[in-house]
Amino acid sequence: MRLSRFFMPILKENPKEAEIVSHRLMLRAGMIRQQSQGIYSWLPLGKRVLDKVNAIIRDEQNRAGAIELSMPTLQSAELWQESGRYDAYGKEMLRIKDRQDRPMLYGPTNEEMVTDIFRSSVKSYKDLPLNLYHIQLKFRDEIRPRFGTMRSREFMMKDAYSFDLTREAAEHSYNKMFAAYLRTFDRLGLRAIPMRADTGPIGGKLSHEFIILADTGESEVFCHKDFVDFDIPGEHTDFDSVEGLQAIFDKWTSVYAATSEMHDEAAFNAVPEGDRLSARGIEVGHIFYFGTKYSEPMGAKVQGPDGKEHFVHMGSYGIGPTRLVPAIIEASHDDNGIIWPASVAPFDIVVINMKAGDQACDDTCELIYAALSKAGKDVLYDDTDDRAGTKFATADLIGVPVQIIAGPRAVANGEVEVKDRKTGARETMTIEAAINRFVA
Ligand code: P5A
Repeated sequence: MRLSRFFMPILKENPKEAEIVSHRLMLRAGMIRQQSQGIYSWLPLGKRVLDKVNAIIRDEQNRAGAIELSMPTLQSAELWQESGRYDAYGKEMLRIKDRQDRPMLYGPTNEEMVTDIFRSSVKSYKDLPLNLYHIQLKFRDEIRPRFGTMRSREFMMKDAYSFDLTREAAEHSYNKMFAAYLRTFDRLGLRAIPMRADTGPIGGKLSHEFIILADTGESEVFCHKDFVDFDIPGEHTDFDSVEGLQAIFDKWTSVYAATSEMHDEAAFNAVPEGDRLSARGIEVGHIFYFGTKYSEPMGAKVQGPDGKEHFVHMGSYGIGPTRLVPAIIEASHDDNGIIWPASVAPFDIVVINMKAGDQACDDTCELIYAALSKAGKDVLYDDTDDRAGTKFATADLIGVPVQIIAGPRAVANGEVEVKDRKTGARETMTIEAAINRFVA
């Protein structure tokens, strides 16, 4: 992508409305734009990061055996009347009427709708287990939308829903998502800690929130500091192994961790003082087991091996991609801007032409841009005629992991500079060596 042909409206000034660093940096880097309170457009740079986050989420959902579908954002009130949540959900639900005066709503979550899909076609235990997910916009009319896309009214969610014949089988489905979440957040460059949490309007008795520790987090959390070193389940984790996944769950729930709603002071005090971590955190995921809370009132049942009908045991599993992007920034930035983990960076490499219009600089940059693009890298080529200082500041602000800098003096020697955004380390090398480093 040539910067001269891209759309990346950088802000020079710090936006006044931004209270936390991620919100400030997302606005300054031209990633998002607020359209009305708690409702955002994702501009091209932000959209690239969001797509990469979603690709990792999708990959790990698929690995764990979940199947993707797509459900609508607008739902009929009838389904919610069946489950009893239409009245219970309160003011957070945006209620709408269509031209026939039929009550509709903008979905805040999809337990009812997916249960309806399930009951319409699954009739036998032989079709279980089943886990269906989608990545879709949601709307919750939050009292206090704030911090940009961290807590917005319209936001994206990956929501998965599992269906099983028995409680035991449902626990295995829960453990699959538990392990998939550990892998997902790790690939996003984050250490997320699963914590016992309040189930709120989703219901049920068992739930875990996945929390990233950050000073600007909205939740108050308490945990054992051993979590920081626990191993993440590997790429070859067998998601069909009941014992294997139970072992992962047991390990990750073996030491104290709870959000303030579930906090047990006495249990926390039993943790040796030096191992206690009391901090703030950002909830990036939340998983629930709620048994037959929806299947019973909505009549979602299957025939079991005993020939009888059984209400299915369900769980639901949420991740907030539009919250994860700012959460990643909270965890990874410096005074100059964002530092993206390579896995979600909007571009892999930025090529900076320090003197656009200079034949040798132009030729060198074109050569590098073409070679790296051909090798499948996402390259941003800063071919604009801005001053070199502005270009450096922009490259640091948008946080692309590698900068290849071509200035007239180095280029005259057949060389360029390669800068690592995270460490700031710079290395001068031949043009060929620079290309080979990233093509290999
Ligand atoms: C689980 C999937 C649910 O809604 N039903 C379907 C269950 N869970 S949840 O905890 O309420 O939300 C799941 C995740 O969505 C993100 N999230 C938000 N992100 C941005 N702005 C919001 N206002 C917002 N509300 C929820 C969080 O990441 C949460 O863990």
